[in-house]
Amino acid sequence: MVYEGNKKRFDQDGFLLLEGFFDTALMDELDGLITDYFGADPDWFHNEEFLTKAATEVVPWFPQNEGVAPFDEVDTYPGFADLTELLIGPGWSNLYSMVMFSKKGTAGQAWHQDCSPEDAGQHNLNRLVYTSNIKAEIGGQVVVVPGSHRCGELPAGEPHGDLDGQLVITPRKGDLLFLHGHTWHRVLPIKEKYRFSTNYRAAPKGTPANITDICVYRNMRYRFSDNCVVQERQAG
Ligand SMILES: O=C(O)CCC(=O)C(=O)O
Ligand SMILES: [Fe+2]
Repeated sequence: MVYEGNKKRFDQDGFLLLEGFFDTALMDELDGLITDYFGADPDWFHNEEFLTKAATEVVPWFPQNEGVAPFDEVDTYPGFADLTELLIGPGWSNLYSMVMFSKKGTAGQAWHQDCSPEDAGQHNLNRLVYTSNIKAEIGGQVVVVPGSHRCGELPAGEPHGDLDGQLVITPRKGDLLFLHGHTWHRVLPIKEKYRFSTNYRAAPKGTPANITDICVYRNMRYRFSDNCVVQERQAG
């Protein structure tokens, strides 16, 4: 698992999918806690301007901040920390974990970079855990542009418009997806039921803890700490 080859692929592609990384029992336990927490009709957390402009509809939950102990088992799961160190080096910091839930009929998540790409050395690392299968008939597949973490700023344009080279990933239960914070990525709309992922965010040594405060979309840059559009973006 902690192979040089995995590091090479991550550095080249800006993502790394490890299939069946987590055991089924842990996934079932976390999945049950998440569905119990959200129930059928969660309220939106973000303000109206964000929801309309960002074409991103997720309800976040921070289970470790509420002391929900089983979520700590991911942090100590064999290989999880070692792989993190392989990808982003020693002395990395553990930022937080967040479940992102989207209901049927919602937009998913528009193309974005989790943090601004101006400084190649400053970025977060997403460690996405899928506790149940993502299914094409439900929607919510993850789309990435391989290698885009080396291409600077996500091009301005249609929030969900297709991009050259995009690759659709349909993660399954127990999969672990590492995603570089500068990689261009989105989540497809949710056609049925609901979908969620659980993200354990980390960052290389020396990265400010608020690295993901400003997110880059194709039509704006948005700051979450004060719910503010900090830059409007237009194509051409
Ligand atoms: O929910 C997903 O699969 C992707 C989440 C994402 O874009 C993120 O955590 O930054
Ligand atoms: Fe993201």
